[in-house]
Amino acid sequence: PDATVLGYPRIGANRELKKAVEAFWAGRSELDDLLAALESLRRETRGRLARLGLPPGDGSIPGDFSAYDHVLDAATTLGAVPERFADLVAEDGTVDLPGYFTLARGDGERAPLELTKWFDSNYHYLVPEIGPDTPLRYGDDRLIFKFLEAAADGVTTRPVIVGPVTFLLLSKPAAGAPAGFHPLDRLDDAVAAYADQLRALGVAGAPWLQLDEPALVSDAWDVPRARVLAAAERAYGALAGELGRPERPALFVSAGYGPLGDALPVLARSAVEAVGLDLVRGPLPPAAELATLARKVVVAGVVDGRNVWRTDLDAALGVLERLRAGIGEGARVAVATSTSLLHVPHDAAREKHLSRELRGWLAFADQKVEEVLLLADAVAGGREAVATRLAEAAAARRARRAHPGVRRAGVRERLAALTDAAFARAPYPERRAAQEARLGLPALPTTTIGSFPQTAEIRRARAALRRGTMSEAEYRQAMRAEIEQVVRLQERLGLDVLVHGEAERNDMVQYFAELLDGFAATEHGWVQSYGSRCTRPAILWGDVARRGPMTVEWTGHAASLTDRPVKGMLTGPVTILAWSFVRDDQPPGETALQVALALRDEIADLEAAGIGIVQVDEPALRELLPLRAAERQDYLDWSVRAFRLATSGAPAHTQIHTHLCYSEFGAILGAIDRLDADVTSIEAARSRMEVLADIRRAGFGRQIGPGVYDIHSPRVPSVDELKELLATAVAAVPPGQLWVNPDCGLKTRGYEEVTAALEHLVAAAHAVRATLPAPE
Ligand code: THG
Ligand code: ZN
Repeated sequence: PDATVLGYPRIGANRELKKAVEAFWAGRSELDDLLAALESLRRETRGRLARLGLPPGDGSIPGDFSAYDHVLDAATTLGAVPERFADLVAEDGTVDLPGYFTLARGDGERAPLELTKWFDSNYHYLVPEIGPDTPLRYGDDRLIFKFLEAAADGVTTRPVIVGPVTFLLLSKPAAGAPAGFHPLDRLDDAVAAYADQLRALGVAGAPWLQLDEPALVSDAWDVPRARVLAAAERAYGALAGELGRPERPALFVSAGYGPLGDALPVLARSAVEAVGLDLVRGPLPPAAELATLARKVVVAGVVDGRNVWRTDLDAALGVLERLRAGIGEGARVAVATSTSLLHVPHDAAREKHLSRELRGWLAFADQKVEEVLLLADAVAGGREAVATRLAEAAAARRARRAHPGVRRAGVRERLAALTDAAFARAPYPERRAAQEARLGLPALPTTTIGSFPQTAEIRRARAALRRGTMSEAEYRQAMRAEIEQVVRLQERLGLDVLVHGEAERNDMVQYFAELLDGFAATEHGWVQSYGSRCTRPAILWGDVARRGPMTVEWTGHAASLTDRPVKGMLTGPVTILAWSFVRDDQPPGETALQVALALRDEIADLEAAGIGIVQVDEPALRELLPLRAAERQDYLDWSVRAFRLATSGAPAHTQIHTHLCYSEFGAILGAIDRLDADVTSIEAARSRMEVLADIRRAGFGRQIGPGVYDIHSPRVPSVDELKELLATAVAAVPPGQLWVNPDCGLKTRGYEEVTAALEHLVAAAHAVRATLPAPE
């Protein structure tokens, strides 16, 4: 193929996937209805890609559909199901769709597979559990089924599966695996299973198979780089070298999310037929390396799969020309996206409410397909062949640069005038004394992470406001009433530090994006977060400025209702960037400082309204950590600077909290410490407080709230269980440093379970508090 995309959004232009699977889970539809809905979604997608211009006959159209997650697809293809779910695998090695969902969602006492971030994105995959005896046998023919389904429709797709090296690196050792065991120890078994899959695809007549190996771009795994490279050498030596064509399809190994670095020569030496390069995140490899690719198809990822901006087509053509020159005589180059388009919404043309101007700067998935095709035309026929369209694209880029909202003098002057003092607070001991005097909290103070359940009533009010059937005044009244209920509940439960519950927020980033200049909201711009869950990232297109207070009305209302301290809730600069589509015309560190300034002003307003505690959440701090070790320090430096700029205007007697979740934090504890927050709450319940040992090792000197209650599950923990977790925490961290809280916000839970769980949490805190020696 001359043009392709590495993958396409799976959720459906109108979130058909979400609607179909959630209806099935809720018992509102039958399995046959669901299967029919998934089939029609796949047909719709193939048709769309063909209409956009990808040739339907040669494997240019990816067959990358997944009903929940592509890593789970690979696991079930291999029968790699944890022991506790062994009953879900049929005799013939297949897992049916209900069983597949059980792996993703758990049932009864069986915990589902763990969810974790896919590389440095906001997509979450399910973590396979691989032990010495976990089955790794090709059994499930879902890839073949989908290939034949498309073929029957007249479309020859290119099946896509996670490659063996990435599959094993993304896995974790199964429970009970011996010390020192690594899933990569099972490489030969996995490769044998993939070889069987390849033969089956060969029989089915698939011309190409795409094996995604983005793990090769990271050098920060828990095994040495040399072992990763050796695994790739062995896997592709076997898969491409020992099997010949047409016994197997041609193999296309794609990476994405960064440059392949020293993995490129490994793939070049193998007999795979095509190699994908992410030329957005990585530079063009040196000519000497490119020359070694002469007998392969080089799939050039020049259209960004991670962002929503129109491609600089001139620059992309320059890269393609240099790439072809580097490969030399007879170079075969296909134009592609840098990653799957899974990370971007479907179609910018639908965003009619955006200004025509802004819309003209955007490329969502469909526009990116068109860009890929246009670039392929230019490669084939020269720039002249597409001159008009190139000129039009260049004009849009010029208009974007010249737009007054893209550079605001006021914001830039303020940032330029900052001195070091803007990034530092008073020394911690001084803060601690001032805060103790102001807040008078007991030992092991109890609090929550900020959000309370988003009830159907709240969502209805927001929908009515949007439709115009509820006035702004009525909406505010409804939110104030909800806040009052949440405050009363927390008082009744006996929590020490209250929150207002965030009823007024849909999403913790979208809420701020709607109130800040420089952001635009989309109407249909949904992207998959995991399974059926979606988010609608805002578009950060210009310089960021605060129009006025964003949270003071709500937090202030809560504070007016109670004598207890109320904590203000803000989303930190890194998380706002991570969960938005961010301008690509300046370094993210600069954009983060602009967001930080807006938050700094908000904290000053909260302070003026008498709020003594402000939490600035950074759940995405780990997510943006670069995949390559050499780039990490720079990222951590700018992200810490942005957090400190946001929070360092707070006087010593104002307590700054932060909250982190969704990741393992071992690798960034030093940076978390440098945030200099007075109190850090961190997800810990699912790992039974393992993070505490790391925290102690890192010499963390300020206060910490390891989450004792796993909010990701509807299960209500017992008082005894919570007491035990707290006892573990008290043993690991001096009790004067400890807070007691759930491990994340409560917005996705129901009131019944939340009330019971918080009752138990307060009871456990009181019980453990009573065992502490009295302070002198
Ligand atoms: N907001 C954003 N990104 C996130 C989270 C978030 N990434 C990490 C984590 N939280 C992902 N978790 C979820 C959990 C629930 C939902 C989405 C991501 C969810 N979404 C609703 C849905 O799909 O129906 C839509 C919510 C809405 O209407 O805005 O439930 O919190 N940005
Ligand atoms: Zn959280």
